[in-house]
Amino acid sequence: MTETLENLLHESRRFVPPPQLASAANVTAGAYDEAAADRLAFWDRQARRLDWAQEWTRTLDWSDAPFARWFVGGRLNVAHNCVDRHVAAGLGDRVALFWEGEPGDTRVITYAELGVMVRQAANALTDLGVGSTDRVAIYLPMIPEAVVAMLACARIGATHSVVFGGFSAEALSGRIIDAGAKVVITADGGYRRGRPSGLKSIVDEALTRCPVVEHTLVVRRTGQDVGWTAGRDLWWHDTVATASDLHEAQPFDAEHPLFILYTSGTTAHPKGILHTTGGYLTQAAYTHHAVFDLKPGTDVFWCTADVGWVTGHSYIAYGPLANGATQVMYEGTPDTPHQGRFWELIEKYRVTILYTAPTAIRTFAKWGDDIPAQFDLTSLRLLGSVGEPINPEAWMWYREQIGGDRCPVVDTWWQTETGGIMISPLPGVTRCKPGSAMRPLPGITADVVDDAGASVPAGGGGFLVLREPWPGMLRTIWGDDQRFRDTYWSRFGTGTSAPGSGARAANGGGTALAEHGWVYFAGDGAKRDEDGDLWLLGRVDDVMLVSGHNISTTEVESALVSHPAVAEAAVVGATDPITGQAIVAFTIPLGDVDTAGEAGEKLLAELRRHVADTLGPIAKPRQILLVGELPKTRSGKIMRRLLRDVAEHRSLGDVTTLQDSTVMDLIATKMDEPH
Ligand code: 6R9
Repeated sequence: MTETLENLLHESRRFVPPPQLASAANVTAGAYDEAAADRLAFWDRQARRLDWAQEWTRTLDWSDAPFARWFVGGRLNVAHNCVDRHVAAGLGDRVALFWEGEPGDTRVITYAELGVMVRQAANALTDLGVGSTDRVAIYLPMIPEAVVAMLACARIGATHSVVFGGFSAEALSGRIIDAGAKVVITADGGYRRGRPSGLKSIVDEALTRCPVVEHTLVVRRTGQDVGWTAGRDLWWHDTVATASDLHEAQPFDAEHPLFILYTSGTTAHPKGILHTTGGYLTQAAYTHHAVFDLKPGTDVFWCTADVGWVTGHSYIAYGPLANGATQVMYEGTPDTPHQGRFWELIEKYRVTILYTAPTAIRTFAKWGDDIPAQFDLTSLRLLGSVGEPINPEAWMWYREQIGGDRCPVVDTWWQTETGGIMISPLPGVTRCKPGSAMRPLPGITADVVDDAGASVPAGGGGFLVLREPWPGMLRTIWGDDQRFRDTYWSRFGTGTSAPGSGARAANGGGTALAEHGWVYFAGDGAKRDEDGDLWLLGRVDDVMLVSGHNISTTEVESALVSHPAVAEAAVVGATDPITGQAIVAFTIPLGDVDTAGEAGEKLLAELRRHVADTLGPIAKPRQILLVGELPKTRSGKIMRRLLRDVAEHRSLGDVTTLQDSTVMDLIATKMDEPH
């Protein structure tokens, strides 16, 4: 991936922070220098945002790399930090959650009320025999009990494993078995797209294969009929709501396992990413404070992710609550009952900070500018994006149509594995470029390297790596240390020469850490531009090799999306006898674009020309198909693997993580039409 097209991503637009935001920003430019001067001392100070029952004796122990220990010897309780300490500080009446159900029912929960719910749930779990050496699976819709269940586990030191409520019985049972969960917390069902969908029935099916599960705890949400296994199944309202609300939180070791979260992955056996207590919470809290400039008591923060994904863990449950934020939490889909639902909620709750995904932004753009224009969005002051590369045109649309051309847009790069945001603008400091995540945050060291692991110069492209351990880093893959080494630490650096040998770093976590030689391979392609700013180019598996040139799918997609007739695009490399791989693009036209007959043919020719004009003739797609939808994972990432199958006329691979499986049939039909 060393060779890149010279004229890719020529983006000259710059957006400076609004002066008012800059002058009152939580974090200013000095933070970069401060962290560069002494990175561990910097993280040490950030850890002091939290309440510790016992001080740590050492910030980082890297002597058993790549297995890190942060804040060694420190002890704290996560639930105390996210709830009790705010109440103790006199903020019990502050709203923690403005919850909105999809059908329009609402709940307002203060920090004091959240504290009662968490303590009751902690007591109920303890009564069921759950303790600090156990795992609990959580399979819930987006209701406040999901956050309560997570915090209750954290409070008693039980490790939670949240499984997204859209996953099948098979996916759920696999995760329950891998984690060895003893209790499953679920609901009768939840509302999605205007209908109640069943969850308990899926748990029942999953549990036929999971003999280790002793109990289920079931929240009544929809009131639908459910199957019941006496002795095993318990209603939340009978068990939790009647439990004592007195519960003293015990502190746990900084490295106590907080949660396991399975990456959706494309392989049959998903990876259980393990996060621990002190370092994870430090990074979640610091990044939420720095990147979103949160002013507790004034701001209303809304992260639209599901708690089943890492974004929901770090930026609904842990970061915001540790910072005493007031949040909106929404159960349903953005188009139920109408396509203005998100904007209606922003107007209703006067949301000031919105954090959502490029897939949602491109969908909103496709639905039309007139929809958000019907709502008062003037409360917004900051916008965030996460999950995929954001195309410059989608970034501009977000800024202009949602942010009124006044709100900074922060494009935040990170992963389930990193625990918290790693690369992002600072909203009060950075002169943003549309489509770039810009720089690593203070305290984070990222680099772009070539095949041999050498840093590429400005203007070069390659693999994104992280050169220093960070507090929120995954500690291992649950039950599989070797896979942890192989997947993340064996591609470059020290791990390359001695994979799995248990080689000890010479340096025991002192200051000259760069010499330790362990390099984390993120699996993403990236480019460093002339100013040193970073552009994320998607998963390296998705990079195409066309006539000897490496071309990233992201760049061709961005070129297509920059055409006024295009709402969204997904690009893949299909085997080609002449060029090795050839570019095939699947493109969703904007709603009002005429694609019938000759007009459609003209548009296709124009789009091919447009890509060639933007990126150079080498990037011209061999074929462009106009489609109605694209295959996406349940967290909204485009599944290029399936499109490659279609483009190469293969039968489809595993489609179980697909959001809507009918989409692929429609696309496959298109592919077989004469063109
Ligand atoms: C937080 C989250 C991680 C992968 C990651 C990358 C992609 C996430 C991105 C981005 C470009 C961004 N990704 N944020 N790519 N720009 N701002 O999404 O975690 O579900 O584990 O996915 O998502 O490819 O490697 P996760």
